Order: sequence, then structure tokens, then C-alpha cells
Amino acid sequence: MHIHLINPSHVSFGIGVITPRWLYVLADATPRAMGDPLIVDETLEPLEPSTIEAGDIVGIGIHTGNALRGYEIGRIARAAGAFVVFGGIHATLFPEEAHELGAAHAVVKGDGDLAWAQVIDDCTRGACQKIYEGGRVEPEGLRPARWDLMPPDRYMWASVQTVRGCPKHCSFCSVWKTDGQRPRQRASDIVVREIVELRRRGFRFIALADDNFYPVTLTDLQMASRRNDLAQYETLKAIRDERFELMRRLADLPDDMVFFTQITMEAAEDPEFLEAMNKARIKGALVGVESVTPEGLKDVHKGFNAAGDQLIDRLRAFKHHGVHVLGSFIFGLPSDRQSTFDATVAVAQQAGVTFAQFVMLTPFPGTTDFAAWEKSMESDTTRIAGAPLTRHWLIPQEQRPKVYTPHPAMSPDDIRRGTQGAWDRFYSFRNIWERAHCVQSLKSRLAFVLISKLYRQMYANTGIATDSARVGRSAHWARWIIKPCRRLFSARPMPELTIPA
Ligand code: B12
Ligand code: SF4
Repeated sequence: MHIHLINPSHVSFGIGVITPRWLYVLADATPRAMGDPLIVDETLEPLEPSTIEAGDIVGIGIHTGNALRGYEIGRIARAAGAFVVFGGIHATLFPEEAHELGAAHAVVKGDGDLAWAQVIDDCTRGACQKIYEGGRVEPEGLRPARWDLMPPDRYMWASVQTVRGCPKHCSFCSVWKTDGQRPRQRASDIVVREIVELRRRGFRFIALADDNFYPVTLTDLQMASRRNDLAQYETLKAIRDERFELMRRLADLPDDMVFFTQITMEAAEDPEFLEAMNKARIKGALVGVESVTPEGLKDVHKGFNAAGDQLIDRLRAFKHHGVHVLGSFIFGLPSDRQSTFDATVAVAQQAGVTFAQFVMLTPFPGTTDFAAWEKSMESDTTRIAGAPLTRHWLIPQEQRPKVYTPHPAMSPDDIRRGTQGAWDRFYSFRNIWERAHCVQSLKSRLAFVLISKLYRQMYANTGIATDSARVGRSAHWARWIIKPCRRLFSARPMPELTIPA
């Protein structure tokens, strides 16, 4: 009897950009007596169904985007006589859907770190429950990853999570609702141990797969102090001190290491924090800019972000401290107009962001936006491939609409074309080459061009294009570019590396 862990994807690239961390965390949560789980990441290659046998236990992790393929795998596994278990954010939000469409025996809601062993035990005794409440596991209970099971030479970046949860409440994001608003921070010892293991194996690029690497801001501390809330102040201060402790220890790792994370732009007001990031070699951060106008920020409940000149100053502050920004922008907000596309690209360029992503507003389940949209769609009877629009993830990928929320001033195609245009302009060869001057040598500049092109092909063209020919071409190009990119990211293994104090 085997345990399988499967990360579904409808498109495989042969090489992956970032390791899907849940696979290796659940591998660690698998009792050793069960043997090593068989891990399949379909972003590398599709599942071979004949590997699943009667009596096996098949764990499938889904987010909204890959739920449909996940359900297909669930049905294949059940038909083969296996126990089918779903987990991940989408299964947490729609457990009954995984039962109905994914042929699940069981669904784990929330974190799998502790629940997974229980599920396996119950399945082997034939006493599997329909739902398991995995909950929000406290930091001490969060498992490390079994990197020894990772296939060699297949990923560019490994991912290590240092904190779960985010105190904010952005309208398009589900993290604060599913992972909670209280940051659950892993001890620096455990995080550093995992990173050292990865460097020993030849990974020098590590994504810190956090929702928000800056969970306590200077304003939070000032407010607690002004309220004379000593207990809250001490709690927040302890979280902040732990962040500095982690960064101090990252700084002691081999100096060829590079970290990337996700962070709110409030960190720009905290030079001490940015300097610590710089020393820790956190050389890149995804910053959720979302909108360049105050109205747009109001639309997404992100009043803590800046607009106008202050926005440009904040983004530049990161770069000033050696942290490259991947600016993330959303199009299709109610206050957006035709002029927003150009204005956004102009701000991205003026602010000197190194990479940018332009996404179209999508109502992801679990978000405030989704709840409002679902309510507004109550009387809508539109169905595509049998699925109502409010269950858009059940529509086959090639038939999925690109824009869901009606806009007061633009048609869905205006928004799609505007978004495509923003990618085209930001990633024109000329603009990429100009940005490539942020690195010194010609070799590094060429690498920068290659990576920019890969990013664009994988994320923009496959996500926005309406015709399948363009999607197909993009995936094809991405597969070509990804191989030399993988080589750029690999490093000599350092088996002798010790854990710094
Ligand atoms: C790192 C990350 C990425 C990375 C890397 C993805 C990768 N290869 O893993 C990148 C940058 C590529 C990325 C891209 C995107 N992401 Co993302 N990402 C994350 C992030 C920050 C961390 C994921 C992670 O590694 N967590 C650590 C692991 C250990 O936790 P976990 O995955 O939650 O797994 C635990 C449980 O869920 C459970 N579990 C999971 N699977 C299973 C399976 C079984 C059987 C069981 C029992 C339990 C179980 O147990 C695990 C351990 O506790 C999450 C936020 C988050 N908090 O999860 C968003 C998140 C998953 N991403 C999200 C989104 C929207 C996207 C994009 C669509 C963004 C965009 N607009 O382009 C793309 C989609 C890419 C794609 N096609 O898949 C959303 C998903 C929302 C949803 N409803 O699906 C999230 C939740 C963030 C958000 N703002 O809401 N992402
Ligand atoms: S978008 Fe970022 S800042 Fe906003 S709630 Fe989600 S993780 Fe937090």
C-alpha cells in the first residue's frame, strides 16, 4: 500500500519555478512506518494513473485554479480503488464539492500538518471520516519539509514558509480569512535548518513563501503604545524582534544565497527593517501595489498603501536598500478607467520596479469580493459547460471567462486588452534591456532578459490570452526558456555546510 501526494496542474512545463511546499510538508507529516510517499507535481509532468493501486491513499492539494484537474485526479484514483483525500485552500472552502466532484473519501480543512497522520491511520483501519478539521496549527506544530524526496534538478527556487497569516484585510485576498490575521511565526532555528539543508543540496535561491513578511508595522507599535496597551505592545514587539533575529541569521548564510518574499509597502517606512532585509540578502519582494490611485486602494480596502508621489518614493525605498520590487497590480477595479492602464505602467517604470505583474480582478472564494459578487449574481442564470459563473473554477480552462465582475465603465474585453497591453509595454525588449542595467555583467544582463521573458510567457500569455493558439505558443516558448533558466539558478551543492549559531 502506497501513499501518494499529487499537485494537480492542467499544464506541465518539465521544470518548475517554485517548489509546491505543501507536497514536502505533508511528506514529512506522513508517518515513517508508511514508507516514503510517492510525490507527483503535475507542473513538471502529468500523473501516470497506473501508479495508483487499490488500497493506496491519495492526497490531492487544491487551490481554486487547479481544483478542476484535482477533481479529475480524485475520480481516477477512486476508480482505481484508492482512498481519496483532498486538502488545500479550495478544499477547505468547498469540502462538499470535493466529495461530489472529486470522489473524495475525506477532506482536510485547514492545515494538514497534524491532521494528515490521523487521516492515514483512519484510512488504514477503514474508519475514514468525511471531514477533518485541520485548524490553524500553532508555529511549533508546523512541519518542516522533506526536501530529501525532491527530484533533483527540477526546480529553480525552493520555498520555505516563515510565517502564516496576515493582519490586513484586503478585499480580493483570502489569506486573512483562511490562515487568520494573527501571524504564526516559525522559530528562526527551524527555518534556518531547512534553508541550510536546501543549500547543501545546491539551492541558493529560496522563496520565503509568506503571505506578508512584515506582519508588524511601526504604526502598529505606535498605536499600541498610544493606547497604553502594554500586553499588545509586548506581543507585537516580540514578533518584530523575531523577524530581526531571523534576518540576522540569514545574513550568516553563504553569501551566494538569494531570498525572495512578499511584503506590504509599509516596510518602506521602516529603514531599519529594509536594511536588515538587505543584509539578509532578501534581494526581491513582491509588493502588492494593486492600484496607483486612492480610489482604487479604497476599492480593495488597502488604505495603508500609498498613491501618487508617495507611492513612487516607497517603492524606490526598497530598491535604495537593495531589495528589488516585483510590483503586483490589479486591473478591473470599479474606479479604473481606460487611462488607468497607461498610468499604472508609467508609475511602475518611474518607481523603478524590477518586475511587474498585472492581474485582472478575479473573485476568489473566501474573499470579501467573492461574497459580494456571489450575492449580486443570485438571479444570474448563465452557465458555461454546465457551471454557473459563481463556480468559475468548474469551467474548463479554455472556456473560462477572463473577467467576471461587471465594470461600470469598461467591457470585459477592454479590461483584458488593457491588461495585455500593460504586459506588452512593461516587457517590451527595450524596457527589459533598460531594466537589465540593474545588474553589472553582460552575462547577468542576458540572464535578466531571459528571466523577464520567461515570467511573461508563463504568467501573462497563458493567463490572459483568449485564443488557445496563443496560450499554446506561450507554453511552448516557456518550456524552451525554462531549461536554460533552471541552469542559471542552480549552484554547487555544499554538503559540508553547517548551521550558523
Ligand atoms: C508561495 C505562493 C505562490 C507562489 C508559489 C506557488 C507554488 N509553486 O507553491 C507563486 C508566486 C508562483 C504563486 C502564484 C499564484 N498564486 Co499563490 N500563494 C503562495 C502562498 C503565499 C504560499 C503557498 C505555500 O507554499 N504555503 C505553504 C504550504 C505549506 O501551505 P499550504 O499550501 O496552505 O498547505 C497547507 C494546507 O493548505 C494543507 N494542505 C494543502 N494541500 C493539502 C493536501 C492534502 C491531501 C491535505 C491533507 C492537506 C493539504 O496542509 C498544508 C500544510 O499545513 C499562498 C498563500 C498561503 N497562505 O497559502 C498563495 C496562494 C495559494 N496563491 C494564490 C493565488 C491567487 C495565486 C495566483 C493565482 C496569483 C495570480 N493572480 O497570478 C498564482 C497561481 C499560480 C498557479 N497557476 O498555480 C491564493 C489562492 C487563492 C485560492 N482560493 O485558490 C493564495 C491563497 C494567496 C491569496 N492571496 O489568497 N503563489
Ligand atoms: S493581499 Fe497581502 S496584505 Fe492583503 S490580506 Fe492578503 S496577504 Fe495580507
